[in-house]
Amino acid sequence: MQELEALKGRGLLIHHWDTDGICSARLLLPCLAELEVDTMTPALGNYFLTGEELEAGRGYDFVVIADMSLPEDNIRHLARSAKVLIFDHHLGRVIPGVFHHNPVIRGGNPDRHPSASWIVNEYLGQPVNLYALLGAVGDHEHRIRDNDLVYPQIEDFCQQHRLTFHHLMDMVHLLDANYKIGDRKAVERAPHQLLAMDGPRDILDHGEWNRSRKKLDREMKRLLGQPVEQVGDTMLLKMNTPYNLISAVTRRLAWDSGRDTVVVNTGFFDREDQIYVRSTRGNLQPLIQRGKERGYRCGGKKEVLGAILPRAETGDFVAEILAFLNENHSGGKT
Ligand SMILES: [Mn+2]
Repeated sequence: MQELEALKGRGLLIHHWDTDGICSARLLLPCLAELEVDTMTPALGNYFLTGEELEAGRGYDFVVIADMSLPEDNIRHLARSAKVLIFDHHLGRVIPGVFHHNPVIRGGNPDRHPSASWIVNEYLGQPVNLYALLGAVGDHEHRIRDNDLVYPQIEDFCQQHRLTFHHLMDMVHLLDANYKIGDRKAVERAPHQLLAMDGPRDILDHGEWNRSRKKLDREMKRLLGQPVEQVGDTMLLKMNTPYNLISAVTRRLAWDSGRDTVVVNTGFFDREDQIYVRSTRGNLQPLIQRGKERGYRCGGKKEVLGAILPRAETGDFVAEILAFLNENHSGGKT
């Protein structure tokens, strides 16, 4: 807590656009209430800051980053003119010279630290609350039920507040609807709206979020109705959608099939494709490293990889990904 308390002046809070990022920002904002703080999320789909965004980041005394593993050169750039604090649970390296609070990187059990919101809430020394928990449910969905370290606390909370797990999932889908529909401003409003809200009902009944969600449900149905290829042990789907649904589609395919899954979306950027990989058993760290070596914007966790790459190189990298996944599953490497 002392690192936040020591902050002075004007600050910028940068957060991921998903439920975990929004809830992490919601938890951090009250601690910065005495200070002048702007909030922002990077251009949706970008796991880095553009030149313009870096420029906009100047002139602040401090920058707090929540639930995002931004490239090290971005961080170093920000740290030249501001104090930088990172709260995160993504894989990567400890970034020297800044306050980098990420127990997962330091060898902590990822099950103990299921989301950035959870990490932030523990750092603040607060009891489990709706926002700590929504971030964890957002990042893991129903899989969080297999987490013996965290799920009992979620169950307790639900019981006390007369909520079901289904209610929590509904809230996650409503918060995530903002980025999936591509409305960056709505994402940036969300942490402030949550601050002004009075509890779960206000989230569940939010008009704009519900309208976006309905549109997205229809598009998800269309995308999941498409034929999926199977290459060795791996599922492969190529799709074309302007919405930010690649991680949701990948999850559904991977979890329904129980297999490693690769999804390519050609509809989000003009000249680049999105690739998303979800592995059931393997460790994707070598592939994330490989993507970075190839010069792509690439990141992830143990079980997921997201990459943005020039369209002309998609076929090549997908082939490499499929070879890696299938080799790992045939017992070659572990
Ligand atoms: Mn997260």
